Amino acid sequence: MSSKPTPDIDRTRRAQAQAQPNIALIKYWGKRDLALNLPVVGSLSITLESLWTRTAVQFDPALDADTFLLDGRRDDGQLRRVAKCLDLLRARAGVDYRAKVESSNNFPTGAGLASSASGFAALIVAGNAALGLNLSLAEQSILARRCSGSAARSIFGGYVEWSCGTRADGTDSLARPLLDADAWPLRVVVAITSKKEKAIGSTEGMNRTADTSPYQQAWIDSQEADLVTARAALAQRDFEALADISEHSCLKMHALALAAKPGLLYWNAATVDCMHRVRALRAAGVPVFFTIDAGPQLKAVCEPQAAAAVAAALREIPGVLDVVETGLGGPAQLIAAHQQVAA
Ligand code: 2P0
Repeated sequence: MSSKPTPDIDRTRRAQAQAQPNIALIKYWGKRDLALNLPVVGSLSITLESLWTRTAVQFDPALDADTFLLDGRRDDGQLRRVAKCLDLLRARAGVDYRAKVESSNNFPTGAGLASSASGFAALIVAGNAALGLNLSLAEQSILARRCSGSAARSIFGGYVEWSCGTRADGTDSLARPLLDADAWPLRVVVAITSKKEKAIGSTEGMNRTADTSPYQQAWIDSQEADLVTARAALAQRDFEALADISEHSCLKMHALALAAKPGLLYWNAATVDCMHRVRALRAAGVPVFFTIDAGPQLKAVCEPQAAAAVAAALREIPGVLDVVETGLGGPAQLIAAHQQVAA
């Protein structure tokens, strides 16, 4: 009996994928289950276009350990998280091969630009192909969530919602696309105010917040109303409504984290100056609002015609090291082998 020809991707057990970071407009902060990485709240994000992570993975029976290279250098600090993600893929495939993972970002890692979102989304998409798993996008989103919560959202492009879910096993906590990038092509201007890795990662920050912030329950109780408002703003392409609810969610998340013990202060002076500048622009009629994650970078979201003026205004602020402008992008996807990881 002749067996079916094995596709290349199975024979080499190698694949490469690209994913873009996403920026939450309605924020994720807090976990209801640490082991399964289930959130206490739902969240809503936009996937970016021109920032990316490219990740190549090769499973190889000849290897005796997993290895992880980031931007061409061994990164043993992140290896445990990467290996945990590989374990999830191996468990789905029923194999035990170790793997070599090579990843590259075209933006600073670990500084509040969602590198774990794009990184783990790219690894799941590449691993799914390399092991011939044929997982649905929903299953890929669930696996990505277990590696890093926000990675669940970077499986999809455009406007994306990640459901909190209620099931203990997490099978209903996954992302889904709400609206394509082209359906409302807003732009994002990122003001980079530090290129250092942040001192306190999101997981540690969320856990400290849950243990010590007196606002945790109010945060959980008020999230669904914010999601309802944001979904309506998207459906109506109502920029003002999206601006109001997004700034509210951002400031509420930071208020929650600031009230932890010790307080989590992710902003620097330039971040705050950028916030004032964005507010002044908006008061003067420019369609722009800000959002900030667990790091000092400010992301200004604007209508396309305002992007150049917003970028110019942020570039003038002392302490802004760089300004990156991007549109909204598509889903994580496989890329051809000839596109080099370090391209
Ligand atoms: C978000 N952040 O919704 C929020 C807002 C940061 C601030 O998702 O612990 O790196 O790996 O699930 O995904 C960053 O959190 O955290 C994040 P883990 P992750 O974008």
